[in-house]
Amino acid sequence: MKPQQFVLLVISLMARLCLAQFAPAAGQPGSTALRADSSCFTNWAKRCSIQRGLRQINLPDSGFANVGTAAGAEGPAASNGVVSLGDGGIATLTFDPPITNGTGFDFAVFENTFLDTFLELAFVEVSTDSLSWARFPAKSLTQTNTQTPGFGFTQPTKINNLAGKYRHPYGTPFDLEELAMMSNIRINEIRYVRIIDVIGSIDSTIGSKDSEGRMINDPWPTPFPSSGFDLDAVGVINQLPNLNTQITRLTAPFWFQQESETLMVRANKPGTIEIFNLRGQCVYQQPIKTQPEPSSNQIEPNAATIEIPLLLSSGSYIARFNDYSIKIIITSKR
Ligand SMILES: [Ca+2]
Ligand SMILES: [Ca+2]
Ligand SMILES: [Ca+2]
Repeated sequence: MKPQQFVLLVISLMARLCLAQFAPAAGQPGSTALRADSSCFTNWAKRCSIQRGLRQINLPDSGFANVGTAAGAEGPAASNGVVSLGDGGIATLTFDPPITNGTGFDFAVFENTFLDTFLELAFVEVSTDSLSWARFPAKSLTQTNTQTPGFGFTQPTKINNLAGKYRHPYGTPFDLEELAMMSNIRINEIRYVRIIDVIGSIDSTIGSKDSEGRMINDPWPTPFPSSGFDLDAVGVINQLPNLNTQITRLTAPFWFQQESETLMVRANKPGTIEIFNLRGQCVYQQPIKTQPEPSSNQIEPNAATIEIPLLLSSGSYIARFNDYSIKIIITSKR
């Protein structure tokens, strides 16, 4: 290969690397955008608090963004209006029951832009206790030579793990699995989500960087009342099933899982599980050892699993363990 050909080959390979890109705009093949009316959303943020940012971070006299109130981010997308965060402003949303790491995306953030390429971006962080936070690894491959102006354009294919990637009424989805290695949160118990406006200046003394240290080139400056990220809503896809069930499971010495017809026994002292028929006859006995203490990142206590013995016919029974009794109903054919 001649030197000139080699140089061309290297340039070609570099160009391909530079084109490395992420999911495209809503409606295009491969897009991850989720419509607000999708059945995947099971709940919405119900409480929000706001810490506004300045309209222009390097001009203290510019005042704070002031469009909307925290209530704008509460409830379903396209309800209650929006709230503008300003440069570096923060919205903190509370979830009860908590968001959990289920299959695929677990929640989505909605901004109010109406164009596929007029994007205002924000970092997304999650927390179990509101003290310790983990940030989704944001990536911005937008060029950083020329500042994107206040009403300039950004390609969604250059953006990953930043809220605001998709136009309204589409949400940008996030998968808690990506934070599985973070030890300061429990990805199966996310009670708080925080949205932090990207300060879009490419000046490294005031701008925001992505997870790999690149400046994020985002529309800037935006010295007007609706400055910065305009948060509409945060939709929940995967949440813990039922808080009451959860509390029962945390406090009860044992419970019955109807789907699998198994008894789950949490023994903090040894004992014997006994099953009685409705005539008071004991039809099954099983000794249970003390279960080990749960680890710090575990939501539910450790529990022994007791398969209901096959000799029990379908019908109602009373299960007892250490002076605690529950009624169980066997429905499967034996
Ligand atoms: Ca997930
Ligand atoms: Ca911004
Ligand atoms: Ca709203």
